[in-house]
Amino acid sequence: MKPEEIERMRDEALAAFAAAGDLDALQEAKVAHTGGTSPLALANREIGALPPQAKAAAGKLVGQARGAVNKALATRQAELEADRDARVLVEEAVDVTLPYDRVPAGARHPLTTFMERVADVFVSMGYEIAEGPEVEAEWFNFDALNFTPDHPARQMQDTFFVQGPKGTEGDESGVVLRTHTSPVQARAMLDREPPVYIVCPGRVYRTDELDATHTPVFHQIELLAIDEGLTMADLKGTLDHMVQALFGAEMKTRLRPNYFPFTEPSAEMDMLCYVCKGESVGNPDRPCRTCSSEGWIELGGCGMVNPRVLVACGVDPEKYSGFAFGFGIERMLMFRHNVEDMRDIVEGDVRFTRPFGMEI
Ligand code: FA5
Repeated sequence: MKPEEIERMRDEALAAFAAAGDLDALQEAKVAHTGGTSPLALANREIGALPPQAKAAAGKLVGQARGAVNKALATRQAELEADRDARVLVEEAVDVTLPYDRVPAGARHPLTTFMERVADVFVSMGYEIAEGPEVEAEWFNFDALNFTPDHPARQMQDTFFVQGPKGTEGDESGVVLRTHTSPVQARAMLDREPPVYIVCPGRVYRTDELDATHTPVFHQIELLAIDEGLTMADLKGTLDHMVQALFGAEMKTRLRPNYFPFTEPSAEMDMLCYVCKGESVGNPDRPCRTCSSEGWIELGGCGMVNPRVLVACGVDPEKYSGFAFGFGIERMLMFRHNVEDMRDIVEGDVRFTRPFGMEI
């Protein structure tokens, strides 16, 4: 093993490292000059075969050469990494003086955020959010809810039929765009064992013309509680809690007799006018636009779940009772924010939604 050969190997390695212009090239040079089949590694392996008296000198020679090669490699590696870091800093620099993208950030529609806020009131009381399809079997939308085929109440909710109506094509049950969120009551009772506590926000459809107080596509929130021993008092307490959570601690509700096929007894629920708190009633000096000086605002329908509905949905009416209510979100949003025309809510003009801010 000649010293000049070892020195040549060392010098070739040092020259290759110096010539490597980037980290990839250096990696290649590293493999060629320090890897298992590099000349110096092979020379190192040959030392074992040398006669004992030559081993020490050869070992020192090769060891020094390899030490110098490794040191040069580390130095070049550090240089090239520093070059790369400096280049990346320049290439990836952000020009903070450039004008920003002026497309305004979007916001969620007040209907969505308000619906979630109402649902949250019930979630915090332990209710579960339930959902059902918007294209619904006529059976769930009407029959399960005690609307008999010729029941006049079917006309109460003018229906978009997707298939049917029932019987016209020999169908067992037609298919409708759900006219209310109440079919989710039936689905929830069939899906779950009592006790059932669900809240269902969702979109519903009726053949109403779009005008200042109606839209053919609107939203409702439905509530259903089924348990042992529930009474109208529980319903009233739940309604009061809801309006207090949404409109303030001094709010309350009142019930007026009404009729729905799926609740018995049924009631129309009103809440105290949150603007005048009833003080405008009989007080011409203080008229209230929000409630037309009636003191109360109509919210929606409610009642104790009709035992016929419990039976249709597999719940034992001897053991369980329940209450339900449902109301329109658009109308509630109108009262809450003094919106005079429902068309403003549904038309999607950002000049309407922008003042509601970026609430998410
Ligand atoms: C129902 O839809 C019942 N399912 C409510 C119910 C649930 C009663 C559970 C008992 C127990 P009603 O048809 O009254 O009831 O509609 C409820 C609310 O939907 C109304 O008070 C109103 O706020 C809203 N609403 C009805 N039609 C429209 C419409 N075309 N545009 C906007 N909101 C509407």
